[in-house]
Order: sequence, then C-alpha cells, then structure tokens
Amino acid sequence: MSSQKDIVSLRRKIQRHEYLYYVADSPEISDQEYDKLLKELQELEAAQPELITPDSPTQRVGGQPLSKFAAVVHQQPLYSLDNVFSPAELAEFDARVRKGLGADEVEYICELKIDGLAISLTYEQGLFTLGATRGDGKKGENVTENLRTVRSIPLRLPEPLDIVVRGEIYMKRSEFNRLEGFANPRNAAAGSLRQLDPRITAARNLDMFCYGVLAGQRTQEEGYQLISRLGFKLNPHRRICRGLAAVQAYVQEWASRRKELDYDMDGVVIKVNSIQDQQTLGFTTKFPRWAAAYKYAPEQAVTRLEAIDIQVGRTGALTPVARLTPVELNGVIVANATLHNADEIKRKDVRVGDEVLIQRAGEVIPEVVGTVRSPDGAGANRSSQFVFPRNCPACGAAVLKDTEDEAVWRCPNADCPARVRGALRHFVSKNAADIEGCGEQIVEQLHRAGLVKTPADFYYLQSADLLELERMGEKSVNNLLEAIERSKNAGLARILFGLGIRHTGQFVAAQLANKFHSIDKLLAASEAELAGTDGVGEVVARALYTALAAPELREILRRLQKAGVVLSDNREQVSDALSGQTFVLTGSLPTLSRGEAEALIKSRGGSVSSNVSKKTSFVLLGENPGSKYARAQKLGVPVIDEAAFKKML
Ligand code: 3BA
Repeated sequence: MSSQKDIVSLRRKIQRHEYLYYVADSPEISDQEYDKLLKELQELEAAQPELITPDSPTQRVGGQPLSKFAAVVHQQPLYSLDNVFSPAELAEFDARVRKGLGADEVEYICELKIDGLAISLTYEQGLFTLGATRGDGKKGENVTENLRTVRSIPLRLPEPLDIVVRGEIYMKRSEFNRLEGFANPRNAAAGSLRQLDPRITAARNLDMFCYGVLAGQRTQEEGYQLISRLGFKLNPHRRICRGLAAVQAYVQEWASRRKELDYDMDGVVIKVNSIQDQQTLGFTTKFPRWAAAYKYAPEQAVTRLEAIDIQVGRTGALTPVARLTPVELNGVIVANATLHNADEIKRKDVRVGDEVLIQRAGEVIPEVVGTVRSPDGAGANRSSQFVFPRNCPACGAAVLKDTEDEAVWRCPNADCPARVRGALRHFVSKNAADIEGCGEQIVEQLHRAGLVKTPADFYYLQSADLLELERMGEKSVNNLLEAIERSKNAGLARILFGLGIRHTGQFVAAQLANKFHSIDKLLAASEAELAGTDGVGEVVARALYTALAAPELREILRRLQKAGVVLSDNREQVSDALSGQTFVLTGSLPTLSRGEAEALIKSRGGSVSSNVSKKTSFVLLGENPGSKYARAQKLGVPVIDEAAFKKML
C-alpha cells in the first residue's frame, strides 16, 4: 500500500508536467511517459479513494452530467470593451486618454484580442473552486466542471491565494477543423463549454489565455508577469507600446500576421499600462476608459441569395449551401457560401431573394453573415422562411441528430446515394487511394450507372462497361483503368484512410499501418492492442474495434485484397526515414499536435528530445516558439517548419 506522501509527490510531478506541456509549451517528457504517470496515479487513487483530492489531475473529468448550469453572480462585474474601428478612432481614444491624464504621451500595453468567450476563475486558498461564463457581465453560468477539463487551467496554485483571474476560452483552428457543424472556432468553443456532460467538453481540447490582473500591482505588465508565475497561460504576443504611433504599428502588424496563428483573433486590445493611470481614468457604466478594442474589418461583400441547397456528406451530415449571384471577394469570385446548419439559417433569418452579406473569416470557405435589407423595401416582399428538410434530400430517410445539443442533422441511411457518392469521392481523393483523373463527375457517372457501389468495385471495372458511358472514349477509359491499377500500390495507410472508417483520419490510419503493417494483423488486433497505438486512445480504440468487425467492411477488404490492392506496408519503406535523427519541438504547429508530431517521428525511427544540443538534428519550429529556437540558432542546428517536416516523412 502506498503512502499519502507517494500520492502527493506523484500528483505534484504530474501537475508540473501538465504545466510544462499545456502552459509553458516546453514538455520535458513524452506523451507516453505522461500517460504512464497519470495511469499510475489513477491506480493508486483507485486503491485508496479516500486520498483523492479535487485538485488531482485525475479529477479533470470526474463530474457527472448536469441537468442545467447554475447561475453565478460575479463578485466584480465583467465590463465590456469600448470598440474602435479605424486608425482615426484609435487616435481619438488616445486623445481622450491623454486628456484624462494630462499627459503628452501614454504607455500602453497592446495584446491580441482572442475571439473566444470571456470567463472568470475563482481560487480559494489556492484551489480552483468556481469557473463562470461572462453572461451579461453581472451574472453568468457556473461551468466549473467543464473548465476543470481545460488542461491549461491550474487546479491548484503554488500559493494558497484567494483570487479571481479572468481570461478568454478559445478553440484552436486545428481542433475546430476536426469537428463538424460549427460555424467557426468561437461557436465551437461556446458549444463545447455549454455541454452539460463534462466528458464531451474534455474531448474538445479547449484552451485559455488569461488577461486579468490582481490587486496590488504597479502596471498591467507586472500583473501579467505575476499571473504567469502562478501558472496561468498568457498569450505571448503582448507588447508595451509608448505613444499612439507604436500602438498603430502593432495594430497594423497583426492585421497581416493574424493568419500565422492557430487561433482566431478579431482585433487588438489596447490598455493603459500604469494601474494608477487606470484608476485615474476609471470606468463608464459599460467599460473602462483606460482600454479599447480595435476591431478588424472582415473581408466582406454583398450579393443576392439565389437558392439554398442541402448537401449530404459521406458521414450523413446535412449542410445548407447558399447559391449566390457570383461576386468578387478580395480577388476571388464566390458563387457558394456555407450557411452551416439549420439553427444558423433560423437565427440569421436569411431568405431566397435577399441581398446578403458574405464574408471570409478565419476559414477558407466563405459564409453568409446575414441579410442586408434595402432601405426602401424593408423586407416587405421577401420570400417565405427556409424550411429545413425533415428528410434527406437524396434518399428521403428521416434525418436525425446524434445528440440533442448538436446542431447538425444527419441522414442515418448508410445506403443513401449522396452518402455513398461522398464516400466514393473520398476514397479516390488525393490523400486516399489517389485514383488520378477520377473526379466528382466520373464518380457520379459510375455510381449512377450502378458500376461502383463500394470502393472495392473500382478494381473490378471492365473497359466494355466503361465504354458504354457517355463521354468515355477509348482513351479516357484506358487512362482511368491505368490510374486504378496504379492506385493498387497506394499503401495500407491511404487505403485505410480512404475507407472512411469512423475515427480513422489520415493520422490514425498512418499510425495503424505503421504499427500493424498488414490488414490481416490489424483485423486480428484486440481492442487493447489498438489502444496501444500512438495517437489512438481508449475511446477511439473501442469504436475502431467495432468498426473493423463490421461484415460490410470485411467484405470490402476481402474484395480489395482479391483484386490485388496492396494491403500491407513494407516496414523498411515507412519506418526508417528518420532513423538516427533527433528532433526537438518548439511552439505549436499549424496542423499537427505535439503528440502527433512526436508519434510520426518515432514511427519512422527518429527520436524526440526536449533540449537543444549540438547533437540535435532538427528543431521543428511552430508558432510562438520558446527559447529553444534561439538556442538552435546559436548552436547552428537546422530549423524546419511543419511543411518541411512533412516532406521528410
Ligand atoms: N483583454 C478581452 N475585457 C480584455 C479587463 C478588460 C478586458 C475583455 C478583454 C475589461 C481578449 C471583456 C470581458 C471581460 C474580463 C471583462 C483581452 C480580451 N480585457 N485580451 C480591460 O483577448 N478577448 N473582454 N473580461 N472583464
């Protein structure tokens, strides 16, 4: 039996590594080592549940689902920010501040305005006891259990303080891209924070930047340094700017640099640095006179909404798409924009025939913001409200939601022609089987003609059948058959990815291929063996185990194999590319998580270290690099970005 002392010291150790990984972004141990420590603690606590404390790292997801969130009255109200929209308005803000202080020049601190949700964290005696949303500024919701799942939020402080810290909860773009049905990372963060079941929130990997300061500081910057020392995560891009010109330069710089970030920002927050000056300026009823938010204008255009179509994806998700009178949006002609989901159409009340505002925010796909009513018509002659279909437009099946909270309606029919076509398009795509020249139209034609229903059918196509299709001459038939033949060597990882098995994205597919090397070994693997794959957790392993046992999938795999599609990977070919090379990671990468990058390196024979030395082969550089970058430059260690890294693989 282990002592309380063992448990406490193990807990401290894990807390320290959580800090290093999630806040300081400079881990000293690998994900596997971390998992091992956590598992060890879980086992010790399971044997002696009376020793579990609320700040234990095992308690991040301990809570039971709630039936509703309780209201919380903020001890101190959360103010809003005064908005400015142009350099001229920013100059007016500076003039007001200078006048209020009787100063010629003011020292400001500028920081990125994170596009997330304001929250407040309360600590009592150093223990995290309450987390609340901003709400209307006076009253918010108690989301403590959900905030406990956010790894960058400390559950215990190094000192037994009674404090309240404020900040912004947000979702990284790379995390948002994994999810479906949310309009943007902000909505995804909001939806994830408002989940009654903390296990769902935990799976969404939310993050937080703090910007609140504590009493007794001389400047805002000192306040930031203090909360940083207490273990909170701060956005690293803040800068002290003396005078208006320096502030304008910061605003301009980040207008173009925002694309570098893995999270959305919608402007810059400018704060008077001196706390005494802040007190002199005070507050209006709504906002502090010593702060302003400079909001960037999104790329927008106005055009007519011609129609709303519903697209059905391979997973069954129904996405409403706006068909527009083509219009130019920053140099690109746009004819379609997403309306995201049924709730969004209702909320925005956009109707066919309306003049609508479209914009391209952080993402590549433009979205419809809302209707711009003409001053005369005032909407008198508008068409009726869009009615979201109750049935799949492609097959007629009644549509469903996975859970009530979800915004996405889905077609549940696995044989739905739209879903099947989506699945086939996915299979032939570049990162999957890569059947060259087999575009959307050909897939559609083959499916319509009844020649292809599953991915395996591509490999049984006969030229006689193909020649009967419209616009398919001898040459195009030969080209297609040759491309299909070539794709037989795409490799296990791509074929696995192409089959669209749930939870098996490009990354997991590559990991599975690397670990099991052949489809037969993969199909014979136990759930535990699947869970032992880097990048595959227990939840995914369970779902994957079930998916791999499905008779339909087994039959497709059998027919692929019979047709000569290679379903094994040559060990040497994949695993030795990085053999003998040592990598150090710093900063966050645009698409890969740290864990994914480490797993990729190891799976190819390389190793990962946390310290840069002369022996380091490469430093893999992401956004917001730490001191390792400077050290790499000093030692002359080659520095590569994610794109270069992927090429090496
Ligand atoms: N700084 C949002 N308010 C912020 C504390 C003040 C403030 C914000 C900020 C009022 C961001 C309003 C909601 C609120 C705490 C009130 C930031 C950001 N500073 N960097 C000056 O990044 N979005 N939002 N939160 N009190």
